[in-house]
Amino acid sequence: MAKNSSTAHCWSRTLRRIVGAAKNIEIQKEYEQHLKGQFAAADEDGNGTLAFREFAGLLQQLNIDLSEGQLARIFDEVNTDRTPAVGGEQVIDEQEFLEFYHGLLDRQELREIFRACTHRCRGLAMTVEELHQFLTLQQRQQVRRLVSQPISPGCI
Ligand SMILES: [Ca+2]
Repeated sequence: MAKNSSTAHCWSRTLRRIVGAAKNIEIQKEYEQHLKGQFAAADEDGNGTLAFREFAGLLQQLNIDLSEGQLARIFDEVNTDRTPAVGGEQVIDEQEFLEFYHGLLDRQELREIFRACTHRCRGLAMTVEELHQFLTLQQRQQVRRLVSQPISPGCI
């Protein structure tokens, strides 16, 4: 039992933080599971690794649209351990994929935007409402930018 209201308040705040941290860990675990699911879905032959074609399919699934040359370069960068699969083909394993995906998101400017837009689970996850707010704000800014551009002759 807390001695006074100040102590009680302190305990309550500390407990809320602990519960909040536990929720964040849970969200991170769920996110990791989601990524692993994406990896498994892209692994068409089910050998636990992604060959170049499977990797290209996965990026397409994630709406990352790249040329063949860009894909080849990224595949090469992601493939850090260079362990060939059976048959000598270079492949990407789950760990390499997770590091690549985290690396995509781990950019200072993105972290700042994400942090600024996430309130409930600051910097870790975005709620549907927060995403809606973000998109609405972004769209307004795009419209403002378009409107502020000089109208070229021939435009209505
Ligand atoms: Ca495979």
